[in-house]
Amino acid sequence: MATLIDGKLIAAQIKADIAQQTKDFVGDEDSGTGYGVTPGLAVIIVGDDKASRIYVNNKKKACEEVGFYSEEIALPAKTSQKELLDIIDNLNKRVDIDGILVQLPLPKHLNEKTILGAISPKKDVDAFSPFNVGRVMIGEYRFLPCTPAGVMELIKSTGIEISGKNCVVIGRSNIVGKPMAMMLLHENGTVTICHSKTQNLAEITSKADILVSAVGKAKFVTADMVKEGAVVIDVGMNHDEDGKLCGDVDFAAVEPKAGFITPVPGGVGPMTIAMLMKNTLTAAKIHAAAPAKRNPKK
Ligand code: BQF
Repeated sequence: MATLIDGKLIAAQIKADIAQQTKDFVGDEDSGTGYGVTPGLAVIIVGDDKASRIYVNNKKKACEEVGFYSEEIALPAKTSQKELLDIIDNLNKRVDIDGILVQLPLPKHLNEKTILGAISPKKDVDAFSPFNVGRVMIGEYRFLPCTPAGVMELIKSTGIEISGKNCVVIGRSNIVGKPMAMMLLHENGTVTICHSKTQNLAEITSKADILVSAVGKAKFVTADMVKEGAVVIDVGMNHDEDGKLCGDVDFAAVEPKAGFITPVPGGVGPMTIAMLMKNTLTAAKIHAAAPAKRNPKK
């Protein structure tokens, strides 16, 4: 029997802490404490992807919970690259906006690399722009990408030491797998990245003390792939035969064998949102300490 890692609860605790920090940051005009400015997050959504709509709503709701200003910029699917770049440019310059995120995936005619690269690194709360991606690689970052940062918090919540452990990440995306591996490495894990071309996958994963799956296939991780007592973190967001939300891990089969396991929903997902709130507050603090000039000289 594994211990369930309650991502929803841990995320709620983190958000409560951020709400308190935000109160202190904003302060009180009468007693002259704080900066008197509210952290602001801009969320850009292009088109009408159903999952994206849910994710954007989750982000707006979390902003409300912690006391941030949030602004949704909903654009039609046919929005041109130039239009989107102009909107980002404008948000980069606004002093009331601390964080900017572009909800992925984007419609195919838009160049994701160009668009993510246009977000000011100081406001890049997803940490997807090249500057912040590079920062993570050298371990000198302001923002960590939200999903792997949330996974690190969940691993830490178990009390299991990462240093020296066999850590296996399944999946090599720029958003989850690659930064995840880097962050485990910074904590002195012995890290293996597996992917669709990996041979003898089960042989590798069954040596993992910490197993993180970010594949995108329901029931991909089966009991034979898991080491007895392992920490199993499920990043997957899939739907089963009945259309129900599920992760990559065959939960019923793996749970009896694992030491710790995250559920889906209620595992990594809520942590992703909590880490976005953390990054946005960090951005607001940086901007308050070194405010942008309202009329910068050319
Ligand atoms: C939960 C995401 C794939 C591709 C793009 C809570 C979220 C999900 C689940 C959520 C995700 C996944 C987000 C739960 C944001 C996480 O209770 O289990 C929250 O909103 N997420 C995203 O913005 O883009 C994605 C997954």
